[in-house]
Amino acid sequence: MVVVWRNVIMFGYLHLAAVYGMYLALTSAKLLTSAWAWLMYVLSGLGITAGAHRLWSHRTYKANFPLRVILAAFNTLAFQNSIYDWARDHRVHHKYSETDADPHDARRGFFFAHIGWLLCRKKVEVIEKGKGLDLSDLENDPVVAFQKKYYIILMPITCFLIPTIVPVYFWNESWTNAWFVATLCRYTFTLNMTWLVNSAAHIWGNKPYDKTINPSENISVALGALGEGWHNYHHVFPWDYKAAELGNYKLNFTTAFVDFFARIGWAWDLKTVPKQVVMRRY
Ligand code: ST9
Ligand code: ZN
Ligand code: ZN
Repeated sequence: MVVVWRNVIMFGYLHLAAVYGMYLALTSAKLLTSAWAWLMYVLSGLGITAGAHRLWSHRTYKANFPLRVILAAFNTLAFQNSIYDWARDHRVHHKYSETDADPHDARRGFFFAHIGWLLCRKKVEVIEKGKGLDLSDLENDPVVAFQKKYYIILMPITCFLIPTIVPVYFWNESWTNAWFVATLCRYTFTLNMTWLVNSAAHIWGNKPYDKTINPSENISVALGALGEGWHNYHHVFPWDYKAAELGNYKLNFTTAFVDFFARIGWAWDLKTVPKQVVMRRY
């Protein structure tokens, strides 16, 4: 295993900064700054769940150009690498789940599946199997291609610069509070909520749809990950736009978001699984 020390240092700093950000949020930051951080957690989270995950990795629905632009902007705010890279790794994760070709193979334990896989070089199996995937749909989407091409410029502006400047400019927050609360704490929190799907939801929970796999139904993860904790269902039926059997909006905010855009005609072809097909898995 080849450790990437640059990432160890970066994630170490991020987590220390996030703890300091939490302290500042409870002591000196303005309430509006915390509300702003919360809003960005939700928006960037949607850029991952409704965007990189349900739209671009799995094609569970179709979205018009403006919605794809909004989702790509939210996605850039989340800084989890470009949509293209994210969807490529995620498709490998589904196709070769819990094998040597799975980028965050949960058989290697909670820490590896959560963050460890981002701290070392990928196994050759991951890269080899990934090269065998058809990614032409991503290559042909101009929104995905644009974000990938300009990621190195767009990401720092969207994930770090704007979130820090807004509280200082609009409600006279201090630079320290804006940086640690709205930017670093919010970013690190959103990362961890995402990573829990790979770690906790691959270890703990019920498995009503397929007992032979590790992905599980985990309600706590679903709450923090805007509806992405229903992971036993999702690995069995990855084409369902709800990424869950039931459409409970409280435990699946992403579904409410996609449904809203379907209602105004910006999203369509929402794929689901017929009830009888789901029942056959019980
Ligand atoms: C982050 C990502 O946090 C998190 C993803 C989580 C996924 C969760 C999924 C769960 C379901 C959805 C739930 C969502 C819930 C959301 C809730 C929200 C509230 N196939 O990668 P490199 C090739 S990122 C084919 O450098 P190394 C390719 O040619 C955080 N080919 O590998 C590539 O070149 P290029 C911020 C592949 O050198 C070349 O290899 N970002 C594949 O082993 C080198 O690729 C960071 O911290 C493949 N799969 O390095 C950066 N992969 O890219 C972290 C690679 O030019 N990453 N190739 O095409 C890194 O530093 C590195 O990737 C590394 C590995 C050190 C981890
Ligand atoms: Zn999974
Ligand atoms: Zn998936």
